[in-house]
Amino acid sequence: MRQRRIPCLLMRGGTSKAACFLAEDLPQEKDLRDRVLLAVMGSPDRRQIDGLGGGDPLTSKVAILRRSARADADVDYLFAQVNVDRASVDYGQNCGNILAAVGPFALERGLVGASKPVTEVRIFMENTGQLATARLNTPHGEIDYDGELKIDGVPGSAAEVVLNFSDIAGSSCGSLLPTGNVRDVFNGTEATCIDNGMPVVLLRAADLGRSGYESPEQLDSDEELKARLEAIRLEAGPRMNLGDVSQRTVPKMTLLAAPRAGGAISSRTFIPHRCHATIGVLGAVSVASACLLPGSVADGLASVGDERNQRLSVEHPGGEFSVLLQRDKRHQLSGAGLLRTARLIFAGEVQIPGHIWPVSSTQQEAT
Ligand code: NQM
Repeated sequence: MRQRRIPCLLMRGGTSKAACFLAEDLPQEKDLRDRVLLAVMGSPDRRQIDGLGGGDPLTSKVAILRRSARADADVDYLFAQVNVDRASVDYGQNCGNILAAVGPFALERGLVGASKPVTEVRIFMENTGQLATARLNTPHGEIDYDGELKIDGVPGSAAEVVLNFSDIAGSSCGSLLPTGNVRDVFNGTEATCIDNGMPVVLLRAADLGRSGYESPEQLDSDEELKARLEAIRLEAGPRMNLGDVSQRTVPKMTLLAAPRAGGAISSRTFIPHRCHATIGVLGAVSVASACLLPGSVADGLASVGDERNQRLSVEHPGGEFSVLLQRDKRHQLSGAGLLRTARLIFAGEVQIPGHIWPVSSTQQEAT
């Protein structure tokens, strides 16, 4: 049976990598689309040997894009987390790293036109129903990926992509503090549940008998810790308005410790069952936001000032991630900004086995 070909751009966004598609090139029916995306990545399989995925949640991601019909957006971005070793595709979370690749994709595929020297792309994030803007480097009227910005977790340097969010509180849970409390106790452990762009459960590493400075490899092999984290997560999920989270990729679980490299806080994040090599973008925004909340589990560990607008450096296993947080006159969080880089790695056609999505007569004629 002939394989079906789908136009695809493989892009790095921040510290993650995704197969990026125009919505019109994928099946319109969701179950078929999910089967196609599983085939794109080679899931379920720990090594994803039969697809583009790299055997890691950070490289098993998909972005589905279209020109927006909204007056306040240029592009609609639907993010899909393709499970590595389970046959499921999760749309219940957003991804700020892949968001960095959305503007470049929109330019590459002609969804928006470029201006000189920069282009601003307004993005509607379909997973959470919120807006972001991306400012891109387009000095000659087309995207230029070369630049001087280094981000921890990616070798070398590239052009900056400036991402701004005006209001991302309660993205998936409905409010910034979804349990109604700044601090809760789950499974005997104090926690802060927060959603400023990404639902995260924050815990003090010391409360779990860990330093919070362990390497991702050490944490990934710590079965006792992982079992405790999962017990807390399953209890916290419904309290965060996320329902039964046993099969979901949210909430993320972050262990906190005092900063030790001049930053605001030190973090180790499980997404939710593997330790992140660095930290997710919106995950970092949520962690940084908690540092500004009196009474949270970060209070007493975090090193912060009390200016309304602050740059908070979240330390992680691969270095640090700086988040700019804005607060209004009443010191309520009102916006966030950050810098990422992105790059088009490969442009071509991904091949889908014919038994999954048969080649239509029109496609046969076209080839
Ligand atoms: O938090 C991983 C990543 C992410 C998500 C995850 C992200 C974000 O690093 O916005 O970027 O938390 O599953 O790509």
